Amino acid sequence: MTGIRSKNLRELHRRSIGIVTRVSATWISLLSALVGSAVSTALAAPSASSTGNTASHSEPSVITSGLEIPWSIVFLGDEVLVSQRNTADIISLRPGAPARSIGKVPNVTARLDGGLLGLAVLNADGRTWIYAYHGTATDNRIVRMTYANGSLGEPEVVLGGIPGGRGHNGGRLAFGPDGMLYATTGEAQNPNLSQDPASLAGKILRMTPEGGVPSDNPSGASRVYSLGHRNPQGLAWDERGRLWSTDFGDDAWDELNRIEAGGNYGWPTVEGKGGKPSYIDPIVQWRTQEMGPSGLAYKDGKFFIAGITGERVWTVDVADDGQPVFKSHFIGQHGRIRDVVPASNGNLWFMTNNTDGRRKAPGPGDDRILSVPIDKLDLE
Ligand SMILES: [Ca+2]
Repeated sequence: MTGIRSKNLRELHRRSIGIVTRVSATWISLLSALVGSAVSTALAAPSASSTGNTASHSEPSVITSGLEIPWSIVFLGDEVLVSQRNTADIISLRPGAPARSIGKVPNVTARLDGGLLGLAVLNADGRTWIYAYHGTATDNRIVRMTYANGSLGEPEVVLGGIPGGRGHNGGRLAFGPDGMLYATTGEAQNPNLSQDPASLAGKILRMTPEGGVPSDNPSGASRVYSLGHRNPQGLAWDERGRLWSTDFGDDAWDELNRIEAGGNYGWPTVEGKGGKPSYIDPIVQWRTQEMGPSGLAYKDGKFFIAGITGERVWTVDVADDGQPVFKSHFIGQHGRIRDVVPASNGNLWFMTNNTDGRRKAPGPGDDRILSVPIDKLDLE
């Protein structure tokens, strides 16, 4: 499922043109309504989009369309920022304003699943910082840029030297409830790096906002927080402050893991549940054709997972004292799903990834951010 085909690369290159102008203004009227008080009314009412779709109780609302290989969604007040993997633009969606690029992250090299990947936002010391995880010609790195007056400042490197390559680049960023920056890294198609504690590949990393090693990391002077991952792309914390992550498996099992400091999650010795005492098994595993997990979100006791390969959104209740319960939604209806984020109005936003050449042809309006009331994603 993760084979690299030159056809894909050609498709990626062909598509890496003309991005922002195709971003629909549809979200503007919708989002303006969402940030007001009449949220449920706005969502229940049919809403025309540039693609001719209409929103109804059974169909997600279109927040925006025409994105080019989007990867990560983050909220900054009432502004929404979206990374585009190959163009390296960060797109801003604001109520009452046209969608626009706030700038390109410099020095981005896009290769197969690498490029401009995860974003995170930090407000500190009167400044707004945009963090980005991206590939270069020689590594993957985490940079941060100030964001003021609608434009990005120059990047400063928070952490460089993360092994990268054409595939398995990880790339999710998130600030934890502890104020530390977490990053998922892939093994860059060199599986043995996942078990090497000295390598930054195939890990979940934990660092200070400036990139330093927190004094309470599990292994001394290392940013490695957990190891034995293959290509993790999702991070979320539950209401008890526990960290969870998805891992994109090889050809057998995809995983939802509860991450413990210093834990070893088994790759490449074990894929999925191996039952070996030296490795921590996933809480839930799926056959890879049903899942291919990227973004992970947690809201009101449930996880939501963006299924890339499975072309669906998953709802998961891990049910501490019993069997996890999970259910998928929208199978094949919107194509590949790259990210999921809870919106402030109680909806879940999910973002498609059909312009990346891994699917036969993008649908009308791809790629899109869609919005659905969370109670429509229930487990019953
Ligand atoms: Ca594992």
